[in-house]
Amino acid sequence: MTTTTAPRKTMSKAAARKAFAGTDPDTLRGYFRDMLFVRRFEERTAQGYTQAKIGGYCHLNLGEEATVVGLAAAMRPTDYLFTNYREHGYAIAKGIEPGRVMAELYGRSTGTSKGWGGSMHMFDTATRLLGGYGIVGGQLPLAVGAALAIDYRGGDDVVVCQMGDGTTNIGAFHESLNIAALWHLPVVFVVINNQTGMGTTVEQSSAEPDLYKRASAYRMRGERVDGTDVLAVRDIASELVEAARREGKPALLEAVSHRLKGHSVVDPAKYRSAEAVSIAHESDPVARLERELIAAGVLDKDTVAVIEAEVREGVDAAVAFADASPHPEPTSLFDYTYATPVAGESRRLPADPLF
Ligand SMILES: Cc1ncc(C[n+]2csc(CCOP(=O)(O)OP(=O)(O)O)c2C)c(N)n1
Repeated sequence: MTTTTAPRKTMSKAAARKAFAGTDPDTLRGYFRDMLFVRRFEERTAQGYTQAKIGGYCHLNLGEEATVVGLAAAMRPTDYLFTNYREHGYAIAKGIEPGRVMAELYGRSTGTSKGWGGSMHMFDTATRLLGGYGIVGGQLPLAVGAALAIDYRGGDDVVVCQMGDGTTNIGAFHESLNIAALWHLPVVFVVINNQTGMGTTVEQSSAEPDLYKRASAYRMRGERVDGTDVLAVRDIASELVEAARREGKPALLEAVSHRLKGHSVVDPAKYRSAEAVSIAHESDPVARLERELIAAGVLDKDTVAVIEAEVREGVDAAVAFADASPHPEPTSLFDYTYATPVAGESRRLPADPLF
């Protein structure tokens, strides 16, 4: 498979049954439900943005739902996850209550970061989602640091570090992979190759557009997977996560998918060709899983309708929770600037005298 390959053809019933034979039907329906939840949640996020309920930068996981759910399925609840700013789906998949994710988007005090982080800065120690980073590549050195801490303490948790394709040309990418390989740290780097950084294609920006091959520069295992196939993502990610856990072998996984919309909610994506848009829509992972599970006899139209209704109810509840939650107090603006606040300092406003 290459980044430009056309989407997978429709499966016959026999092929679909074979493809899903190894996973029990409840688990498969659960994956479908979770992917649909991310889809509907992100659609409501876009709506909330146009209603000015959500402000700031806002990037959606539309088209990447199979990777989000497949990766979560490969991780233990105690494994750590670092992501870039495109993280709402990951926050939900990692187990954060969707209402708290929506509340963070709404900038409310019940949000994951008490309303001060917004779309790009979700953080939750309980589920071990360690952010949500707005600086491209900012999460990589921190993820390596977390993996070093695990190794130093002799633990068996693993760090998964998600990033976009554009991030592979940032200096921190190379520094982080080098140290992780050199020190045998339990970290799996996952590149979501959604074909473009903001608007520039991988081929235009990367001298080696086969991004998984960059692992070889660090003698690290590199794999490419169809990021619109939830089972394929789960299976290869499980293999890499377990190798990191058992043998301290870091790895690089490239998951290829397609952005269904622009880079952020305000990007009309006019730079994309009609062909690229049509490939993206044909590769829609949610529609495809629905089609294939129906062909395999795991889902039928009635069950899909029930799941759809449950998902919409869940998203409605998240929106209602966010809407009813209070805004943070302005006096708490500087409370979380430093890990250990200096007494009285957190109330100081910019330009106030130090003493
Ligand atoms: C260090 C840095 N440079 C530039 C930006 C502006 N910027 C925000 S997103 C982005 C594109 C990143 O693309 P990619 O890594 O592929 O992630 P994706 O948006 O596709 O998830 C850029 C250049 C930034 N946030 N940080």
